Amino acid sequence: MTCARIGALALSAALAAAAMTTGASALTVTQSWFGETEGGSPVIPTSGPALSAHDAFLGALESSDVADFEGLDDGTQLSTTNGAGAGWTTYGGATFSDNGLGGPARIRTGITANEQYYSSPENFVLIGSGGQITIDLGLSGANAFGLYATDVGDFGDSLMIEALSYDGSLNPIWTELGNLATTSADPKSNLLFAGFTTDENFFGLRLTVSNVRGNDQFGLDDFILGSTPGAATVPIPGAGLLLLSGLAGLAGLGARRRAV
Ligand SMILES: [Ca+2]
Ligand SMILES: [Ca+2]
Repeated sequence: MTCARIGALALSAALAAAAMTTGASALTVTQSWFGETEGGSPVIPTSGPALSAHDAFLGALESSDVADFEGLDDGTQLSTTNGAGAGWTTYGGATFSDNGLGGPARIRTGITANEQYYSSPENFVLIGSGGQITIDLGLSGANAFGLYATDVGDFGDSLMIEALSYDGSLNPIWTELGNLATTSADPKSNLLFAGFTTDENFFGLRLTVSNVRGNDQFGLDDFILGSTPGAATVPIPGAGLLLLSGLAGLAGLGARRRAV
């Protein structure tokens, strides 16, 4: 075993001890914002409850970065792009994946869908009933997330938003930030904004469309990641992820030994 690997082992042990003593657990939503603009509009919002919620959310953040999905071709599957391609600069290493249900989540350009629209010109993400987008932020933790969504609640479907953290034993914990449902009697093409802040950083997100009637699609746009003032930049769960990569390295070492 090389000195570098021994060093990694010692570091991993120290990080594991730190993680276990702090006992990091499920996230707590510290604040949330929600606004729904009736009637929707196939244009960038300039007024209304959704925009007000968006602006209030941004006002609570110390830093933020938005994935507006511009610059991607119409039809691009979200799973083939990354944070940088989506427009995130601070979170350029983020990756997207989806479960393929309801049709793979994909980029649409312009007003190309029935009741789903962009909120920033002119691309958005189209996702169907039962669809689920997972966002892996790697080591780039954040403690704020918000997004615009159109047509949510038409035909009864809702949009659940969950965030990923780790417990002291590095088991993943998914915490529900919110389950977006319309507040309108006529939700067709309405524009919603929802934003959330959490007490600790998260390292992944999951957006899941329910499949109540299995027959509709949502438009999603402007995924905002950020941090509230004073938010920890290097939390224990991040150290846990370092430990995980250390363990992965050890697993690789074992595999090579067996191969010899
Ligand atoms: Ca956009
Ligand atoms: Ca619809």
